[in-house]
Amino acid sequence: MNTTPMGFRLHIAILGRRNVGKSTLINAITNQQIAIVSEVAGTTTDPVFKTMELLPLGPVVLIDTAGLDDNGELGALRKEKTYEVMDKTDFAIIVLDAEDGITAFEKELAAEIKKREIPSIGVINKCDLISVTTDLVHEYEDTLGIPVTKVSSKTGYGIEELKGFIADHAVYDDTQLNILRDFISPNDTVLLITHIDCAAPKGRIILPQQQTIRDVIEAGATAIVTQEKILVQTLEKLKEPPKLVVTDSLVSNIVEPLINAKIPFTSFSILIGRQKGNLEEYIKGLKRIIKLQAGSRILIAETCTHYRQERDLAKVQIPQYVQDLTGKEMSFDWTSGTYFPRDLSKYDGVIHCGGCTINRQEMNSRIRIAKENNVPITNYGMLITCAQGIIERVLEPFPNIHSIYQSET
Ligand SMILES: Nc1nc2c(ncn2[C@@H]2O[C@H](COP(=O)(O)OP(=O)(O)OP(=O)(O)O)[C@@H](O)[C@H]2O)c(=O)[nH]1
Ligand code: SF4
Ligand SMILES: [Mg+2]
Repeated sequence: MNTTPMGFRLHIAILGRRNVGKSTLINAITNQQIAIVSEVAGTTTDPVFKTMELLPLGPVVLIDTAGLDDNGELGALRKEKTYEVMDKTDFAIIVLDAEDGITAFEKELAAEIKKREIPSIGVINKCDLISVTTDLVHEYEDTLGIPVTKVSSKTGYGIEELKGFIADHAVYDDTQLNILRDFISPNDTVLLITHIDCAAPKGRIILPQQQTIRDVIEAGATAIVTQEKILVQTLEKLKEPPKLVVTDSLVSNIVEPLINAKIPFTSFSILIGRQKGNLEEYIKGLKRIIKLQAGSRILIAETCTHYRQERDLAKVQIPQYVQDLTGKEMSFDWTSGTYFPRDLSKYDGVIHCGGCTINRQEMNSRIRIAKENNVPITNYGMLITCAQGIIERVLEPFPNIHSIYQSET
């Protein structure tokens, strides 16, 4: 629990054809036997994730993948998994075999990565077997349109340089960590309202709330954490009004009348949705979901795989909010953890949690998949605050988003 959460680590995927030495490369970078290596093409069948401190870059996840040039039914499945890895990739390493050079496959791969706007580099592996001149490296750079370096994963040649090369080209987008920092200044006070009931995890507060507290502290401000039951007493103790009040969506309707209308008021879900999702898409999605016909099929997606409690949010409360909001009976399916279907054709809507355990890239890939399938997507917080009749109030601190809400029909 002392390590950086997965959602905040730079995800680096190692991609390429079978047998080019992807697994050998990950072992060389980590200096550990993480992945199985063999001369048989198609050795790696499932992605292998390794968290590490990659100096000078910082906390990363290295992901070894199955060769993308695999044929047959099993190959198609492996390819699918590798494409899922691409959905969460912040930085891609395309591995080439020095003896084979660039094939049509690498060109296609580089184009796919570029299409997804993922920064990438090329690594020419197996340079112990054949001499690779600097001119050839430049030629490969021109052909693929990305920076290229050369290594031998077997002998260790070029591996230390590769780490520096990755750090030079992989930019960690720090704004991923910004939940509310743009709202507050040092010495401000932020009031955070949690909600603890039988559906809440035992012995801890949930990750979006932990992350928000961390962000307040990072800004040099003070976080006061309370719960709705003693909110009045907490407010009475405050000498000055808080700069911002953030509430658990589930109790936002109870809390809202108690907060002076002049104080900016929002929910954890809205903040997390802004940080790593897309509030505009969630508003458009919400408005379409409200209009769905009875019997429509909705996918409820969560990224954590916690034990389901009584009155579970995904299983019980979200369907209830949909019913309250639409007045119609819908049918529901659920998905949790890292799985998210690429084919959403059987669904009429997706309601997603904040996705605090995945990175921004992956959350946005899910939104992209929903858009490609023309299926509306919204998040828990939007749905709940809308059902409670206070969505406009929690959107007010974000005037652009608020006006999109008002203009969307
Ligand atoms: N000579 C030499 N052989 C290498 C090097 N890197 C990998 N190999 C060999 O290439 C073969 C394939 O290596 P892997 O690391 O399993 O390749 P992979 O890309 O992970 O292959 P798949 O998992 O099948 O997609 C093995 O026999 C390795 O020992 C290298 O730098 N030099
Ligand atoms: S992963 Fe989703 S359901 Fe789990 S705590 Fe984070 S936002 Fe909530
Ligand atoms: Mg492999």
